[in-house]
Amino acid sequence: MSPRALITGITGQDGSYLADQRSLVDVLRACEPDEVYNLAAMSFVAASWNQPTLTAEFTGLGVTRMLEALREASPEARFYQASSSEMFGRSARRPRTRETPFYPRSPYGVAKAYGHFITVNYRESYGLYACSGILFSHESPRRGLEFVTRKVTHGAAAVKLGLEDILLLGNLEARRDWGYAPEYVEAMWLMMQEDEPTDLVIGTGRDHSVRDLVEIAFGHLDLDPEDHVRTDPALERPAEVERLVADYAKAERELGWRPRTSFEELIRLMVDADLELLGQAPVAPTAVTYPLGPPVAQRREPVSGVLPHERSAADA
Ligand code: GDR
Repeated sequence: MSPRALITGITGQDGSYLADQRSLVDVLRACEPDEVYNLAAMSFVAASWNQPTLTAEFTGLGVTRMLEALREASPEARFYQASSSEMFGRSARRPRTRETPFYPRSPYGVAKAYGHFITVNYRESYGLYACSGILFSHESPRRGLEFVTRKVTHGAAAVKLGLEDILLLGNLEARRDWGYAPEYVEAMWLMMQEDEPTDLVIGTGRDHSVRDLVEIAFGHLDLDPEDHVRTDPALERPAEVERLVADYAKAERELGWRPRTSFEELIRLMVDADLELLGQAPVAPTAVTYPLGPPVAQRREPVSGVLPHERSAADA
């Protein structure tokens, strides 16, 4: 058996020589980017209690690794950090602007707060073009099945098609500011075109409860949620963020950005996409598992990587 080494303190001088982890630098040198969007993270809040150190590594410290590599290999490239409304957590003031103090309520939120501040710090310390987009929840038919919007839209479609009968959920009273993901990535890009790097809050300014989400999704399919939705305390979080709602006024002023798709439109388009996905695809179990609960309503997979609502664009 070959010798094995455990290296801690890898960001220090000696540890870094030992590990010689240069892959990020190599990637940056090879592709010479003009813009770097740092979206990599462990992004499922509920799982962050099960994997707190991994979350700190990937979601928090990973940002420093990226910034360090950038500083060495591509200091002229512009850097975008995907920050999160989860950093606000239990903060008393609402709605949230960049001036609202952070009070994260999960290992994920804590790691994101670290990522945000290290981005600000590298901007101020080294003059990098580094900005932090504080995005509230943004959803679409491409959302993972473990997140509550997609779990509900996929679950409602599965019930409609007779594939499932019951959908299990956690806290129905939690309120979020949910927007449409394609519009949010536009905001990211716009931020990176500004003359000066800045930090901006992106959201819709309107919040809804998980219960509202359920009613819209099931109602769209003429289903009564009372017949199909149950709660399971095992799906509740050890510490919940009860309400998040954005104030995107600064983004509107500086970028001319504003949300265009309403929550109702968003949920309906997601339900329609899931209905089409489940209706057309062959029956096959998926590999997706839920860290905090049983698999719900996910018996079918898309035939290809192209989702039904994207098919016409992909075919064109
Ligand atoms: P969130 O997304 O934590 O807001 O983070 P998620 O969809 O997981 O939870 C939203 C709210 O719904 C409640 N909830 C449930 N959540 C899940 N996943 N499953 C359930 O069955 C369920 N029942 C109720 C949760 O308690 C919570 O209050 C998302 C992610 O995209 C983050 O990466 C991102 O940073 C933030 O949005 C902004």
